[in-house]
Amino acid sequence: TPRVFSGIKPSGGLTLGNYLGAIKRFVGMQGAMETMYCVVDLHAITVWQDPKELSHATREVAAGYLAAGLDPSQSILFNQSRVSAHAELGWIFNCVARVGWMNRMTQFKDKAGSNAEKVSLGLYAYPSLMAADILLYHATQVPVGEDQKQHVELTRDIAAKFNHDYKTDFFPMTEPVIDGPATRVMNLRDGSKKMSKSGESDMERINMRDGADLIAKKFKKAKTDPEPLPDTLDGLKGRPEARNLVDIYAALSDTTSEAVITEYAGAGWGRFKPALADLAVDRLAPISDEMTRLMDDPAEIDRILADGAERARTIAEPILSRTYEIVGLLR
Ligand code: AQP
Repeated sequence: TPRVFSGIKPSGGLTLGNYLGAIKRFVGMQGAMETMYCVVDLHAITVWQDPKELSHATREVAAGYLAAGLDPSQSILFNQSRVSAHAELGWIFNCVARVGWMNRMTQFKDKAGSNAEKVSLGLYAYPSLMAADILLYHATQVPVGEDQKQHVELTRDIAAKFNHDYKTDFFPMTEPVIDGPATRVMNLRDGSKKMSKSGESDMERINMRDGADLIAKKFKKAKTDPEPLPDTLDGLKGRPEARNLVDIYAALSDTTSEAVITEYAGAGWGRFKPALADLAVDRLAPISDEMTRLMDDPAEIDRILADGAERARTIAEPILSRTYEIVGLLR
């Protein structure tokens, strides 16, 4: 059976983008395949994190996984820094990946902006550590949002170059799994930007732990155009904010955007936005309540992560050893 690997950075509270683009889909793959879901804390520190907040956010992402339905008896759930092989394979991949490849990464360009001289070296090397996360387990299926597609493709390039340079077929080719109506949830105030944990204003995102009133307020204030909803999906062309709200509705109700348009054809925002807010509260509130309950017992979360790390290490260890051997490193 193919192995699935994916992760989320504990760089702030989880957003609706993380839920729809990642966690909800992680849950959907559980059971059918061997699934490993990581809290990628080493990725989070590519941008400075307050140490106390980092450990809190790490537990909170784990609580989000558990509350949304990931089950430690069916999926390996762990935090990245507990398995040192990630950093070790990451270094080897730093020596395989080319600077020119990194220069083409759009996420790096977006995050560095005009400040590329001042960002950490880790932020630049991020995709090569991500390749290590995946290939350390020979995972081939990587469920991600649209924004991570380029990094998963780079993982293939790194595997191919390693295989070529060392005349081996040791590392498999990975596939990004990007499906469903909400693989790119956009910012509520600007439909050209994705919804992010660390975006400037809290009003541009829905956090998984926002309360009902705040969710209603954020959707009410979400940017839209004055037109009502069209009667075909084509009518949403050139209306990114409107399209985004329809896609969110579809993903939350497990249907397609076409079906949402059929149901709400001709409706104004005064009708659609409250319906969307009710739906979001209905889906998020039970998860958020469960997260609160889990966060009351951090020792239990730590126990689950430590146990997952133990299981992850048993898969990683022989793959790392073999890699060292292929490269000619004495252990
Ligand atoms: N807006 C989004 N729509 C769909 N999927 C999304 N993901 C993130 N934002 C959206 C998916 O969530 C997974 C984990 O992402 P991450 O936390 O590792 O990194 P990110 O993509 O950089 O997320 P953020 O929220 O934007 O964090 P910050 O602001 O700290 O950089 C990935 O599968 C991602 O595709």
